[in-house]
Amino acid sequence: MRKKINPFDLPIFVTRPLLPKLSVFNARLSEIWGKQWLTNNGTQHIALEKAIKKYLHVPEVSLFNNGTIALMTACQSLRLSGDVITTPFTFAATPHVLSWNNIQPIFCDIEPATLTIDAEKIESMITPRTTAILAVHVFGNPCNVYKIQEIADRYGLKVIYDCAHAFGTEILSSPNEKIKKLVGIGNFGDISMFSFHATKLFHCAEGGALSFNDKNLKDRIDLLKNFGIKNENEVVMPGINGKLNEIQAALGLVVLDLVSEERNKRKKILNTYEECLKDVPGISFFKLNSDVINSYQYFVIRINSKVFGLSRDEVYNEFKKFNVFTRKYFYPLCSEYTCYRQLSSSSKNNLPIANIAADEVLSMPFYGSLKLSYVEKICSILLNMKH
Ligand code: T4K
Repeated sequence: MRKKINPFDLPIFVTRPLLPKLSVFNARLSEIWGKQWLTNNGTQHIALEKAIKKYLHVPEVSLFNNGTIALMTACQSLRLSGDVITTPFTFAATPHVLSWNNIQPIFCDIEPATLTIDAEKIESMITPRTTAILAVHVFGNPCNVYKIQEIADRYGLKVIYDCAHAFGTEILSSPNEKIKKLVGIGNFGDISMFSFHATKLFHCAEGGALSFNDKNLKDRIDLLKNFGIKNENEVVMPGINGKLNEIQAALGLVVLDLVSEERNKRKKILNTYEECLKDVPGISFFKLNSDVINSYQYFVIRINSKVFGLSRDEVYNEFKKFNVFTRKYFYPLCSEYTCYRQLSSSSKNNLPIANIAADEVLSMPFYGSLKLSYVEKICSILLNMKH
């Protein structure tokens, strides 16, 4: 029989931004006011770039005003053209940056276990027009970076990772090492992009970054994000305005101090969800390999409607009645957008796993200030839907 559960008094969203005490942020703002320096590589920006490099354990970083412009600039900096193989199971920004670079996205299917691009299928999609692979560490699940690099090396392709969900993820530096060494996820491929949007674990309200190993890329990327201006007398390439301003950087610096504690809180929330939902037929969640350090960006469930009795969409709508606002990341698939559905790689036959995932996956409320008792109640609401 259905239990009577009252809706939450206030809406429970999929996430809430991590915010420092206002007094702490104000102290940073006072520094900015004192200097009267608001953007263009100020002291907050320089300090944040250094801090991010350290936190992500990557050799080079360039900050941006958002993740999308960062990804667009990454494509420019590697001079990509023609076709780029990517995933349809991602946020709109991923294929859109290709279009904005006059590149055609070629959609490749995904792995059921991680929802990341299926590295085993990439090779069959390569043509003479292919210049790169743009893969996404979806929900912080790492792609098969070793296999992707092997294919890229064999065909002379560039590799860009969309790490929007993977701030702080660490994985083994190589799959078969005797001594296991963990490295930051931003060390793989040619360039990795991080998003610092308000909905992300670490954020600057809006912001982003590129990380890369090639020190020579740093000058080029920094020129590209500043209109290509080298000095007062020389503009050396057609750049864009991708700069992170001092207020965003200041917010980033104070939020970064809170990230480790936030991840610990999210770990407890994840454990509570997993404990409450572990034996529910038709509900599953993603288990990271024990060698992976989780970013704790999202907690996502998968609903098998035949077994659970309700579809993902029914669950999503039912939750709303209780003031719980889950999100259908990522529905619709990018291959279903009007601007991409005419591509031959967008056909459902080419993307069977992605099409199933888009109908089954639901992002649950997940943020450090979410009380554990609320997590338990959210799970009770879900279980109660079956009756
Ligand atoms: N690649 C991938 C794989 C990405 O996921 C993203 C961004 C990008 C690239 C591009 O990076 P950026 O250019 O954004 O840096 C959100 C974010 O806007 C977007 O950044 C993110 N992915 C995407 C997955 O989620 P929406 O449309 O779901 O956001 P919105 O405004 O509905 O927010 C979701 C919930 O968060 C709200 O219901 C309440 C809460 N919220 C949101 C904001 C903005 C707050 O509590 N406070 C806030 O300030 O896209």
